[in-house]
Amino acid sequence: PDVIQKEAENRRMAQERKFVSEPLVSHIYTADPSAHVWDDKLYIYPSHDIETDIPMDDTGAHFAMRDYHILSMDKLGGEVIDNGVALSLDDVPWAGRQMWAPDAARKGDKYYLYFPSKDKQDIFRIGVAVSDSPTGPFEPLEKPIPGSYSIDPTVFEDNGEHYLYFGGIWGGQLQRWQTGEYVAEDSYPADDKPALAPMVAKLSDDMLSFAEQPKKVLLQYEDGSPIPAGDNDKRFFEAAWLHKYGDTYYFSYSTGDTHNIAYATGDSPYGPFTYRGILLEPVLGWTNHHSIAEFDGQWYLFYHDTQLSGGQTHLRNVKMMPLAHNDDGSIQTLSAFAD
Ligand code: FUB
Repeated sequence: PDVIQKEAENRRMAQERKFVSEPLVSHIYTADPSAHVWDDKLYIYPSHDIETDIPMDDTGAHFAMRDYHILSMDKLGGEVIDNGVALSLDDVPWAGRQMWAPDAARKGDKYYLYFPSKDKQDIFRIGVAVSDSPTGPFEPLEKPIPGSYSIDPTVFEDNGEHYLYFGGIWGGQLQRWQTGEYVAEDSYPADDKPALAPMVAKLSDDMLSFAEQPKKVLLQYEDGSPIPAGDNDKRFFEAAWLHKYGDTYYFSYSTGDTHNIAYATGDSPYGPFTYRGILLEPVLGWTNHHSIAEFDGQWYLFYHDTQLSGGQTHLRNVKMMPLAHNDDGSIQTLSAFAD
C-alpha cells in the first residue's frame, strides 16, 4: 500500500532533514493538534498515538489510539503541560476502537470534546463528551451524535453559533456515505466528477446534536467549478479546520495522499470555498493535519510530523510555528523543514 512505500522514504528523510520547530512534548506521541485560546491560555486537543502490532494499511488500522490527553500552555515559550487522560476508550459505551483526531468547543461554562471512533460495528461515528474544565476529564454521552459519521470533527464558532465540520476519505469512510446511508463497500466518484465533500452541520443549542441535516461543503476553483475527484493535489481528503481572518472564512484541509495542507476561502461558514493554495507543504510522515489559532496577537499553525519516532507514520509529535496572512488574504506557504 501507499503507506508502506512512504514509510521507507520517511525513515530515510528522518536522518537527512532538519526541522524548523521542535516537538511540544516528547514523553508521549501526539498528533492532529486542534488549538484553542480560552481566557488567554492555549489548549491543544491532540490525538494520542501509541505503539501497536497492527500492520500498516491504507485504512489506517495502525492508528490504534485509545485515549486523549490535553496539552496547555500559559504563555508562549512557557511549559507545555500534559493534563493527563481526559477521555479513555474504555469509558465510551458505544466506541470499539481507534480514537482519531478530536476537537473541542466552549459554550457558557461547559467544554465539549468531539471525537471520532469506530463503533462496535467498525463504523466511524462522532462522539461528544462534556466537562466543566477545558482539560477534562470529559464525560461521554451514551451514544454518538445521531446522524454522525466519518472522522476529523472540528467545531467553529461564529456569532454565537457552532458549526461542526467532519469527514475523511479512505480509512475515514466518507466514501461509504454517498447515498446518505452506510454502504460497506468503498466507492469513489469518477476523476472528472466533483470530489467527495466534507460535511457541515450547525450544532443544537445544547451542543450535543446536529440542529440540521449535514450539508456538503463545496470546494471550487476560482471559476466556480467544483474541484474534481481526480485533482489529488487540491481535493479534500481529511483534517478540516475553519478560521476567520477579517471578514473571510478560511477552510483548510489535508489533501491526504498528496500530503499538503491546502486552504480555500469563502464568505460564509457553509461555503462555497474557493481554492487559494497550499499553506503547509508535506511534513515527515504520511499524514498532515493542522489547526490555526491566534495566541497573544500572533497567528500560529499547529501541525505534526514524525521527527521523534524517526519517521514512523503512526507515531507523531505536535509542533507549532508562526503563520502569516498577506494583505490580499492569501496565506504564506510554510515548510516544516529548515533545509
Ligand atoms: O490520527 C488519525 C488520523 O490520521 C486522523 O484522523 C487523520 O486526520 C490523520 O491525521
